[in-house]
Amino acid sequence: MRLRAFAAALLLLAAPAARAEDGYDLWLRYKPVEASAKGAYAARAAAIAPASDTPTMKVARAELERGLTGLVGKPASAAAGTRDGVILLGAASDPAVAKLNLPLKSLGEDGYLIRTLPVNGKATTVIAANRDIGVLYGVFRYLELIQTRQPVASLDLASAPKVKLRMLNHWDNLNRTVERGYSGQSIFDWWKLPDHVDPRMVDYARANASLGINGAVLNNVNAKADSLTAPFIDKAAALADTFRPYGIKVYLSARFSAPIEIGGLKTADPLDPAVRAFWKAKADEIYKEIPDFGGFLVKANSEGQPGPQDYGRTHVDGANMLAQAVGPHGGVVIWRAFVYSHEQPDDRAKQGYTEFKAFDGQFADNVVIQVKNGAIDFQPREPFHPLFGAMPKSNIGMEFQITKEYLGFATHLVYLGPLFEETLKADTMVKGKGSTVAKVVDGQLDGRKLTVMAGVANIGSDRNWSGSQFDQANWYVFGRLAWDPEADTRAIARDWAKMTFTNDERFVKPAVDMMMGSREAAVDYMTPLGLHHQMGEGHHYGPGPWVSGGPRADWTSVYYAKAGPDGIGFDRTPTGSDATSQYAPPVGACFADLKCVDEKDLLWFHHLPWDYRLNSGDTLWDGMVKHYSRGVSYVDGMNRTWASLAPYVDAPRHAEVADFLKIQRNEAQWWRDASIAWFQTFSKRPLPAGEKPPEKSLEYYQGLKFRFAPGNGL
Ligand code: BDP
Repeated sequence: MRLRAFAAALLLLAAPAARAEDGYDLWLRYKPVEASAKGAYAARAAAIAPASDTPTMKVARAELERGLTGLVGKPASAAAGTRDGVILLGAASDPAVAKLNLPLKSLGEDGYLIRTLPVNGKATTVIAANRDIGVLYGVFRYLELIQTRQPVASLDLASAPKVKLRMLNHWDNLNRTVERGYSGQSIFDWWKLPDHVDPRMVDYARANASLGINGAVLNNVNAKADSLTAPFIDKAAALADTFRPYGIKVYLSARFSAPIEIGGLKTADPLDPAVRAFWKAKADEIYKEIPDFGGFLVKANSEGQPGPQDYGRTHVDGANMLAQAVGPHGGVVIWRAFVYSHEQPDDRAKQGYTEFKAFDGQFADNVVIQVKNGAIDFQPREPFHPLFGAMPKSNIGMEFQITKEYLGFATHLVYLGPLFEETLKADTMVKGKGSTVAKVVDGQLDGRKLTVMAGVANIGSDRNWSGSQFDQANWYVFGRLAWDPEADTRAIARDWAKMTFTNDERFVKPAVDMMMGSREAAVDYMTPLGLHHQMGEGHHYGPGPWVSGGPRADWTSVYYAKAGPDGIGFDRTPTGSDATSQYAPPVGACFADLKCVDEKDLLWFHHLPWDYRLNSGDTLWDGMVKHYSRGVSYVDGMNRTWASLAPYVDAPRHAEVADFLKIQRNEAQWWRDASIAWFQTFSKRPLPAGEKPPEKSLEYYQGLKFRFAPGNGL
């Protein structure tokens, strides 16, 4: 007995200092570097010399100190150049940096440079930028190098973001519910603001700054006018004060009818002088409290939200009116192109383009049109939105959804890097080969300067922020792509996995492989071969391919699948809705041509008979069934992989992920079985050999109700 206790004590001593992990620290855990590598890093980080004492520089210094203390041991304070191993932090205007004559010009407002060079004869690592915020970004990068065990002895690197506004859009309501939120309540505690600012707001800002995110829209696009009243402006100002040192500006979603609701006017007509005066005064009021307020995000004339069309005016009238109000203060208006109307009989996929394309060149300079990645609505897979590349005389921004409304909520492990990358790498061909969506978004293609990448946040009050450990990777990859839309999402996943879990390659390789295939697996078990919008009604949880009726056809699954005895799929070729003609001719022609279109998008663009032959030689029906099953098998594989990774992960996080993977396994099976049961009523064909029939009857699946599914309450 005594011997056993002794052995256990020894084991404890040998184990790395293990604090229970809950995911709160995200990718900023700063755990000690293993002894064999520590010395080399510590030698380079003996002391920190900040060149100035501004709020952002203080934050940069504190972060560096915190990171180094955790990773390699507490650095000393030192005047630059008094000893080897100094890290010198400074902006271009700081004399200690200015005299080094570094090539900072090309780094723009937010870029940074990290260089090892002798200062006063001593080896020094200089982290320099044009502005303080760039220095903070450089500090995070430097820490990342150590966190991911890159050499730091002789550095010469520079990085500048390709996109100007890198933003999170929070769909958070003022009562702390979150539309399509699966990670608890809103992190913004409006009720206690402005007198109490939760310390978590600082960690939120740190995490965003570590990725270069520089804007946050605080409230839901389905906005309440209350958010523009004086008490809420005060609350937003308290958040803005907290975020400012981290380079994050706050924005508000503006309800277009606010002049009526809080301004006492009878109309919100954008050409009415009283309405224009209301918005101007409102902007002045906000800027008095928040001098660096970012601007307004607007969802207008979409899904029942008010907008200029209610008064016979256009999106241009509405957007430019607001632009005029915030323009003198340096603000922007981000106007969403997610518009479609049930009075409009045309294919919903066409409506955004139809409404906006003709206005190219008419929007004010400080207006950005924010376009969702695809033309329907954040589906597991969509071809890129035809507005990318179609409005060269306008600022066109990207909107991705980080929260997994259509991808299994927080309990499905789906790494969104490949989804984002697929869209960004898609070639619009508007100016010949290589006219990628990424080049539209970062402004290269049309020489635009006011560029935006927005992500609908997946952040909530859960300890782990995102509802699951692996959903943190989606916040992370979004931020990294907003900095560089051409970045490689496998490399990003590797960085994330190393910082979030461990550098042990026995963990990193299998974990990243698992992540990289996870999105395709979700496509397979939910909506293979270009199917889309087949989920449960309202809450969007689970399969609902039978959803029909209700207020509008384009909210139903049957509208999108068009399954019948003759086949399945939405004909968007010239014989159908002709949505393909909204793309540049070579792209549209390819989508419309069965010999050219990628099979991944087949049923998005084509209605095909059940016996249509796929590339594999399978009939469409057999191939569909196999895709569903392949998705389920992949999740089986993820369960096995994760079980084998237990030795490398702390027990609490391992157990949480393992539980969620079991949920995902069951739900993938449910998606497969319910979808097959439904579509078989049309295909009337047997399942291919070896495929198991659905576990339950179609009626069983159709009878499932989820009145309290998360993310649905307003
Ligand atoms: C849809 C969501 C809905 C949002 C809408 C939007 O279901 O909750 O309000 O997008 O983006 O996907 O405005």
